[in-house]
Amino acid sequence: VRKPTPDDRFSFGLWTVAWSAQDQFGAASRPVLDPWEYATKLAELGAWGITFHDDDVVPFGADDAERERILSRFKQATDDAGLTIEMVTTNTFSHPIFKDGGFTANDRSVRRFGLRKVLRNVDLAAELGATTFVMWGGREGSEYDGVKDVNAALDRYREGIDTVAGYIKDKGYDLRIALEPKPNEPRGDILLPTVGHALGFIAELEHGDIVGLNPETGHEQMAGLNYTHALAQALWSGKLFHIDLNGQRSIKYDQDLVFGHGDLLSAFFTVDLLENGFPGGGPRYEGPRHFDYKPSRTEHMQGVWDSAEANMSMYLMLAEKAKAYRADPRVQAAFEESGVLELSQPTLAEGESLEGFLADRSTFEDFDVDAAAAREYRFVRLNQLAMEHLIG
Ligand code: 3MF
Ligand code: MG
Ligand code: MG
Ligand code: MG
Repeated sequence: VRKPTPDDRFSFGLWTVAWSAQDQFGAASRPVLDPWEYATKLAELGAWGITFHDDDVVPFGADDAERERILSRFKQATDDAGLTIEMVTTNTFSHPIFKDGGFTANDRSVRRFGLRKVLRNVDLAAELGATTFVMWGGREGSEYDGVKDVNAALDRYREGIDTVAGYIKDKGYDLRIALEPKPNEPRGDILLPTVGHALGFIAELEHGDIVGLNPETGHEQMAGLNYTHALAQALWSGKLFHIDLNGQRSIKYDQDLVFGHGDLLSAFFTVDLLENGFPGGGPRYEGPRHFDYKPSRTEHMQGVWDSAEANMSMYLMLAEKAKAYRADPRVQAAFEESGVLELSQPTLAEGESLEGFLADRSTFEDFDVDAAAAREYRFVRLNQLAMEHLIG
């Protein structure tokens, strides 16, 4: 597989490669380098972009002078490496002050502190030229149903997001918010657990026009859902602002594997959608190919770089296969035979009145139901063609 280039627009969260692998059951298994060292190395590997939480670069609680010093050093390193800071996000989950949430904590003073932390980071994102501001509310939720007034929590969540979005508009920043759904972990249940829930929430916002989604592969799969379908509906809604690609195998703890190292077939169709679009045309995703994974705890520094490269290689290999799949005349013929392209035809004819439709006996009274029920869709054959391209 070829080496990635900046034209591929691969981007990494700083917290991915910089994760020292401390987990619930064990201490860190590798050192943490200075943030700028990761930037330099990612660029060498062929990445185009980098993203980060405030606390990934500047320690929580650092004073203004210290913050300024570290950030300018980091910015210099990304400039020198030719990396784009395409997205910035806020950590409202690590510090114990956020143990009951940032925007939806029962404690109002915590919510006010959380909102200040986020707004400060919005200024930073704009200053660094980021165009997406991701918000993952990892601590917005509960372990016990009786401890959280979900109606009030959603009111506060909306208040918080609308305040941030309104601030972005007032300042004239070229920045859009992307909410990141996740069903659970670290909270027992997290608010806005899936893409669908988040879309419903966005529809209730005052400033929903600049609020969209950052769906993560593993997060949807932890809920037993189809990631590619989640991306598809977000696209259809005009809300696919950003993506977190990684790997997950089934409904269990958040694995954050390399992209494609989880459900490979699902990853193939994710890349097929991102690279080739819907078979019948429609909205396309134009944003970065952003990875949010964790180098496994078994890996030391070589393994960190191996795994970063593996994400990009997996994507490129799948993109090549997905291109060949779509270009295969057998696949195009199968799209016809299976009705995949027919689905783009409106059910009512153009200009057809409902009156005329109801009077059209051929659609119902005289319709050959048995013949239609006996139709061969040949979906299995079409899927087998995908498998041939994937592993044949
Ligand atoms: C947790 C996540 C988060 C978000 C990040 C971006 C720490 O499972 O996926 O990563 O992606 O906070 O806002
Ligand atoms: Mg995640
Ligand atoms: Mg994850
Ligand atoms: Mg994520």
